Amino acid sequence: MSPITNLTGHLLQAHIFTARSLELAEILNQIVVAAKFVSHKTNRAGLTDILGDAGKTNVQQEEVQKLDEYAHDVFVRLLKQSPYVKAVGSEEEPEMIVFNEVYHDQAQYIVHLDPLDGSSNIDVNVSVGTNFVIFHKQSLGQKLLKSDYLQPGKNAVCAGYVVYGSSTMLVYSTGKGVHGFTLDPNIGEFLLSHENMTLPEKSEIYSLNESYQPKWDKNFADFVAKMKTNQDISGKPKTARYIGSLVADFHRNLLKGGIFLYPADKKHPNGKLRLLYEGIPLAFLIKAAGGYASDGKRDVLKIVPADLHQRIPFFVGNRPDVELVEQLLGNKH
Ligand code: AHM
Ligand code: MG
Repeated sequence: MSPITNLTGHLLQAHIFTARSLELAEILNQIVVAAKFVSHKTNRAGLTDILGDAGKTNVQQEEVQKLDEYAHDVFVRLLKQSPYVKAVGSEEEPEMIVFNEVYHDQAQYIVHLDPLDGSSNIDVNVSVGTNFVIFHKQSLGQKLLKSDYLQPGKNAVCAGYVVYGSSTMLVYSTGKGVHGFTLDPNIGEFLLSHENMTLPEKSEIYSLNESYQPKWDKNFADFVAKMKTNQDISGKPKTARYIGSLVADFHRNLLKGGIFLYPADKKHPNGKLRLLYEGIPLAFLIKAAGGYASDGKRDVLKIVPADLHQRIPFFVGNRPDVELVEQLLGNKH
């Protein structure tokens, strides 16, 4: 019989029971439980619609919440149970959520997350996801400082995502490899299914919203045109794939090789995607898988966030493709 590995077991084996790995395993376990709740709920999204929309009550007289609000609630409530988590930053909340219960006095970790990314896809039964990144507190003492929760991605101790698709998968890294676990719905556990995921060398996919072309600058439009031919880009012309859920687009490109692009344009002068809970988790993972993420000028992991909800232009995937974008946007390699 082949070994059965769940996420906690995998993390503890990889880090051989250091104190930090036990703390991290406990935090990840809370994320795993929250992900199971959200997975269950997303699978029933159509049924929930039949029973009532957000803001209404269903036939059992229960409040029906929007799924992204539900996901936020579940993740925050479960992370609050952990004595190791000091604060959570969420796309759904303007400020940091700081835990001040006595049992959080020694808490040393900060979690940033997008509880339900790509939420416009829920109504049409298309994959959505959760992104997360975990930092260790820099300052001593119980107070949470700005410099604790606005850390560059290179300081992260763990990052990952959950994709709620045809199956539910959780992918994580502590910097040592990228590992994927698939939720077995019969036993309700995430089991190791993709160990040491690495980005294929061939990069045959490009993913971006091409309807924004009239708003792009000329260099960027030229680059996209070139991806469709064989000029200046190594390998075959690329094919387009775009879901509109960042996690799902990233997951496919991680398995198949490719580049995801969300540039700045006239509609989104700073880009659309958020640095802390969209850019950084995926930049951390792609680095561990052998790829690269940039805002067009520099490594996303080197950016010191100025704001909790800061947006960035975001390019992620095979390194040669991303470096070419940097060159075209004026940052020479
Ligand atoms: P959201 O956080 O409001 O869901 O927006 C983020 C999503 C990403 O999942 C996706 O990559 C992007 O927005 C798609 O944007 P667009 O519709 O402009 O192509
Ligand atoms: Mg999002």
